Amino acid sequence: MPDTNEYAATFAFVDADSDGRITAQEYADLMHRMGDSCTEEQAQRAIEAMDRDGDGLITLEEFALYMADNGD
Ligand SMILES: [Ca+2]
Ligand SMILES: [Ca+2]
Repeated sequence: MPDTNEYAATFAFVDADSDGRITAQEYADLMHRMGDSCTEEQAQRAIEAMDRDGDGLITLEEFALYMADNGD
C-alpha cells in the first residue's frame, strides 16, 4: 500500500474543486494551466490508465497507486 500522504499535495493540486476525485476535465485543465496541449481524448486515456474501479474518476488511493507503480 503506497503512502497516500506522499501524494496528497499533488492530488489536491490536480483536484481543482476539492471533491476528492480527479475527472478527465480537471486533468485537461491542469495540463492547459501548465502550458501543455491536452485533448479531451488524451485526458480520458490518462484517467483510464489510473482508474482501477472503472468509475471514470480518480481517488487519492488510485492516484497514489498509479504514482507508486509508475514514479521513480
Ligand atoms: Ca474534482
Ligand atoms: Ca476510480
